[in-house]
Amino acid sequence: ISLIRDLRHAASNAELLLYYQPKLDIRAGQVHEAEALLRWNHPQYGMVSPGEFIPLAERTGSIQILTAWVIEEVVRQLHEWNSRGLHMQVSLNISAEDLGSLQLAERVAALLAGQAVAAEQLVFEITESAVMQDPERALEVLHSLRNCGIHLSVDDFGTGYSSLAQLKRMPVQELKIDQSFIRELDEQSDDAVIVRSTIDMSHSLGLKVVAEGVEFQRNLDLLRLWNCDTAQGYLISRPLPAQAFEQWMQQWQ
Ligand code: G
Ligand code: G
Ligand code: MN
Ligand code: NA
Repeated sequence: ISLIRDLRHAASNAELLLYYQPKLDIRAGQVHEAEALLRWNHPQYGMVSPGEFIPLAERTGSIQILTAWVIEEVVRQLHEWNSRGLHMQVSLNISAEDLGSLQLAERVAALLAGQAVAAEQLVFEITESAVMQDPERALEVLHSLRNCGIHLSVDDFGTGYSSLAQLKRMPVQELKIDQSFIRELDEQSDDAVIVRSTIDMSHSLGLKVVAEGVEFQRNLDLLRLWNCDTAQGYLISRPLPAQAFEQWMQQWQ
């Protein structure tokens, strides 16, 4: 269908944009991090959700084009924010297909060389399922990204293909607990047991923990009690276009 063809040209036609969702440092009450989320403003269909076009791009071989655009745009945005004194760490989502080739790390290293953006300002979010498609190659790519100084994060932890053996082999600094465990969190639930033990396990492994999908104050209070590091969700803010995100940051501080 035409959507597949349109997708290939979305980047060069300037139809892509990034939204930024703040990640709250729970202890400090401050925001120094955000997740970049892709949006496609299609000339006929309007805003197409990434839930629709990302799987399409993954199946039809155009995800690498989108990922390359996202990385370049995030680095450009970080540069702009740095120059105005807004120092953020921004995470972005990487697909299984991106982990198939060492070109990813080479391209990132070339992009960062000679830029006033530190590799440490970039975080790549990777699902365990993405790594499982070809674990040896994926781990090689993750290690080369780590060697560039980029931070790595495990996305959607606890869903899909999760294995603690796999987690132990991944050179990651952060773990994101999937929203499905956070949404109906209360002290008595099974989710509470899962979330608390995931937080403790992560800390024992030296990892920072992010809770995704935080929508209610009582959930944030529990996460604080359980020593979770970071919270992301509609309670703090929905994903926002860059300019709205900057305004939100000014009001928050
Ligand atoms: O932003 P939203 O909640 O609608 O995103 C839906 C899904 O699309 C999420 O699983 C998210 O991880 C994924 N997604 C959003 N932006 C990107 C991106 O730039 N690259 C990849 N691979 N996935 C993305
Ligand atoms: O798969 P990934 O974790 O990258 O997906 C993040 C997605 O979750 C984004 O599309 C974002 O819009 C969505 N999201 C972020 N916060 C919340 C929330 O509090 N509730 C719900 N339902 N979705 C959220
Ligand atoms: Mn993510
Ligand atoms: Na997630």
